[in-house]
Amino acid sequence: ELFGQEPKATIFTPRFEDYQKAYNMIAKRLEEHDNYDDGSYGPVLLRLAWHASGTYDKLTNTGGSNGATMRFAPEGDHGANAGLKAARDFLEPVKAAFPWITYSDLWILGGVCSIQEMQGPKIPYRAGRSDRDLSFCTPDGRLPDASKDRSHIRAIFGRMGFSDKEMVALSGAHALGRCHTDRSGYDGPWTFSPTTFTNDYFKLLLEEKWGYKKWNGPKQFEDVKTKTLMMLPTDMEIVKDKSFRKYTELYASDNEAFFNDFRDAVVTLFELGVPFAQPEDQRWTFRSSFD
Ligand code: ZEM
Repeated sequence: ELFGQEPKATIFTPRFEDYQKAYNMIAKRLEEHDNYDDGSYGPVLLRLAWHASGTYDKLTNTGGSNGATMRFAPEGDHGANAGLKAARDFLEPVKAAFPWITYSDLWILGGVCSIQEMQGPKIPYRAGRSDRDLSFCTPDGRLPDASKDRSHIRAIFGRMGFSDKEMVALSGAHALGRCHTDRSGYDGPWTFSPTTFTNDYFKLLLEEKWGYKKWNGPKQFEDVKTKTLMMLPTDMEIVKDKSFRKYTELYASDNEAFFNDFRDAVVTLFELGVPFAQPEDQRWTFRSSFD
């Protein structure tokens, strides 16, 4: 019997090493499931983390990675999110093994793990997102439309609070992955190494000659020389627009500047609208599988 004392509740408070275990399981699954797309689920996992975060609106403080509302039909069915079920399903066994992690924290951990495992920069992480119900789903149209121009890019990313420089840095994620005709309607990869994080996207944008792809699909660009790479209309804007272009040139010539600025911008992106208890100066950095 305990007198004058409350019985101790046994609430499990996950710590850094618990999240590192979840990270390790994602990394292991990435390695094991190498028969997907160009050999990795990494790009689509990063796209999931980005689309969870990129709905943020700073004026109303709605959207963002807190909530994982893409689990629900209205948001999961938005055209921009086509194909992301593959990423959500990939993470289900991780949720089952570590039931204490929220979907919102897990999806962002998936993005962080993917970037690091694909040899990108270390991405500092904070936990503390909570899952919310479908009443928190964001309206359709908050994510960028690839057929549009620079004013659209600035409107969408400006709504999240980003500068021109950050917009260009974030665009460098298109070094990874590809477009799928059954998802966005567009087709092909941006680089020759779509499962390795590099600044090749910027180099190719500046160094290759790009022409319209002749096909029945949506307007997109292909490299004239090999006709194997692609650029979206929005990708071309970051070389055509003068303010964007100076950062494209910077990142094409300075990989370290790109890695640092991408890291800072993606940490901001992944944290938009999240009321963390964990302080900014106490973010965690996970060990990669190859460290
Ligand atoms: Zn993307 N992106 N994106 N992007 N994206 C696609 C694929 C990927 C835009 C866009 O419309 C598209 C950012 C910004 C912007 C990734 C990461 C990030 C696809 C192809 C399209 C159409 C989808 C498909 O068919 O599967 C536009 C218009 C953007 C801004 C103007 C930012 C920011 C990103 C992360 C920081 C990634 C990793 C992919 C590859 C996904 C995959 O499945 O391979």
